[in-house]
Amino acid sequence: MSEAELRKYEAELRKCETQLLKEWAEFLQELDPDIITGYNIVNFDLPYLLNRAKALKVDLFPYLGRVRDSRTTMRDSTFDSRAYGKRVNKIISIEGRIQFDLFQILLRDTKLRSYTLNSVSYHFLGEQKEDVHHSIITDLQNGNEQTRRRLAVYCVKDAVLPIRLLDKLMCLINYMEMARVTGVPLAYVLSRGQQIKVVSQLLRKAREKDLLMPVHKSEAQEEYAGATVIEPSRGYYNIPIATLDFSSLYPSIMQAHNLCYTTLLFKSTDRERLTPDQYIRTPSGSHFVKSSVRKGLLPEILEDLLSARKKAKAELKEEKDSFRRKVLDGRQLALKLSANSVYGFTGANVGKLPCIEISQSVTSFGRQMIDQSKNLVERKYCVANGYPFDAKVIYGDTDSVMVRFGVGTVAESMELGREAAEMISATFPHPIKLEFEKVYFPYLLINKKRFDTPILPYF
Ligand code: TTP
Ligand code: MN
Ligand code: MN
Repeated sequence: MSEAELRKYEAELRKCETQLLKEWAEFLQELDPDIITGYNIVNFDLPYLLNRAKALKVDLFPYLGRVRDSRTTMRDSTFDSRAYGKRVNKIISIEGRIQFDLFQILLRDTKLRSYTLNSVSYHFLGEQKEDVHHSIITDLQNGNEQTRRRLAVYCVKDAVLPIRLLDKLMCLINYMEMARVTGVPLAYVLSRGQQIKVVSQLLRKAREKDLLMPVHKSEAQEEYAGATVIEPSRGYYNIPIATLDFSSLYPSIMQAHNLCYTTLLFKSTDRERLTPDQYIRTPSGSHFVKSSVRKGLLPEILEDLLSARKKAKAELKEEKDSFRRKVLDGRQLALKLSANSVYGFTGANVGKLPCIEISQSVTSFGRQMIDQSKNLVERKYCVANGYPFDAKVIYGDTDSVMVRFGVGTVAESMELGREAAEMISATFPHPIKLEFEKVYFPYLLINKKRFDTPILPYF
């Protein structure tokens, strides 16, 4: 190609590209989608398109949203959260449409070795991308109808795979549920942390009660005692070991004792106006009014989150398909995390509304409960009470106890585990519930098991 021919060819190409961008933007407006999805669209495809449109001066391109005359803009942001780490993201304004980027969803919700579209498609769908290396794309485009067809199939497949994945992983359903329960926009569930969800729920409940949420300047806060870990009796147990674990421990403590900003008695003079049966003193020495005087906002918020979790768990129980079971389990775990974050929110060092009296009271109740559970099991199931053995709690962490009852079969251990859980639950106020979890047989106890995420604050 001569110099002149090359220039003419390039000009032609630019014209095509300009046309393509213009028509794509028009197509988008005509289709008017609520949700835009794809794989890494927020940090790659959309910025690429916006930058090309700018370079080619396609002035009508960056109007992708639903607000007329509002230009789509782009900027960098760093997102930092304890649970998800630090990330630099593009923020692109497309009003009225949600950018639901499957790549971001997978980064957030899964732990995979590779996050290429090819690899995640294979992992979840057993399907792969059309194999076209980027170095041959120009040749395929410049070739003939057949090579261009191959290119087109490659593009379509790239667009279809994310949609199939979204569907299979039930992302839309699960994210919408979280948005609905917590009252944040759908996009926040993807792009923001746990705090905003708690704030949103607090504001929602506060408004119903004609209350306002104070502005809090964040400042370093004092530390407080966390959970109990019972020293493990290390060893190899060739005998059944039953585990009992409190269901939603921290949330259920806050519900049972009506712990909230709105129920805390700050000053000792507050108590003088009340009768002793109208308030409680927590093991860490704070005072809260009972729900008969005023029901707290936090317990109400927790009720909503936990009833959604209960529903997810019930669905999980019915589901036969192993893949869908995993998805439903992820859903109930996300709701569990949100519920526990309400406690984390009150204890967060740099939070929007920390309240150490609440967080301290929660962990102090927790510690007391685990001690009480251990004592109740060991005191009841013993030779002195006519049992052929002395039960022993060989380990416990935060809200669980592992019990060696002394019986030889799994069935007996399960039976006693259930009975003990019921007996202990009955000693605590509603909705606190110790549950029989499972029996290990045999069991090797070497080290303390710790949570993946730091126990405090829980974000
Ligand atoms: P878990 O027993 O794991 O959680 P749970 O009791 O809330 O829910 P489940 O019904 O599934 O048993 O943990 C006990 C408490 O420990 C929990 O209520 C809050 C706290 N916790 C943390 O602070 N950080 C964590 O990473 C986890 C898992 C729990
Ligand atoms: Mn638990
Ligand atoms: Mn536990």
